Amino acid sequence: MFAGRGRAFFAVAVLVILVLSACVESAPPRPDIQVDDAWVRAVAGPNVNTAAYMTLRNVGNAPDRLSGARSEIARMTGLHRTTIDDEGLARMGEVDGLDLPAGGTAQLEPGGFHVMLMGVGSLVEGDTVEISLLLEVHGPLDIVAEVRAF
Ligand SMILES: [Cu+2]
Repeated sequence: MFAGRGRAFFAVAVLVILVLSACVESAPPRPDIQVDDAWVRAVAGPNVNTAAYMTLRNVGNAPDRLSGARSEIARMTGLHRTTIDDEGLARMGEVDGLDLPAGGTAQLEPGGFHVMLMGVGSLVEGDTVEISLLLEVHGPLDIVAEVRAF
């Protein structure tokens, strides 16, 4: 009886492995980026700076990298990171990319990574901003961020 159950279990296990390997082979490795909770801080223009924040999730099976962004509302955009220096002062510096490993999550948030939007006009709560995220593997990804007063 034990031997019979063992054989049946073995047969099922082999079947599961075959099905899983077939799935893996049929899906070429590629990143799949999901963007949640994208927002831009409201500002009073003209020609001021603000930033966009969001959560990026790579639900695909290959790594990707955020290397920049574009938006028609901004004269210039950049990928920045705010850090606190030894004296406790907040400093903002340009970063050349943000890695998005397969299965990983990256947070763009106040006090951390952000998409800097430079030279924008007034943005009030309820407005929306179209942003194109430049992903090295996936290519451009267009998103809509909501303006919040915060
Ligand atoms: Cu910045």
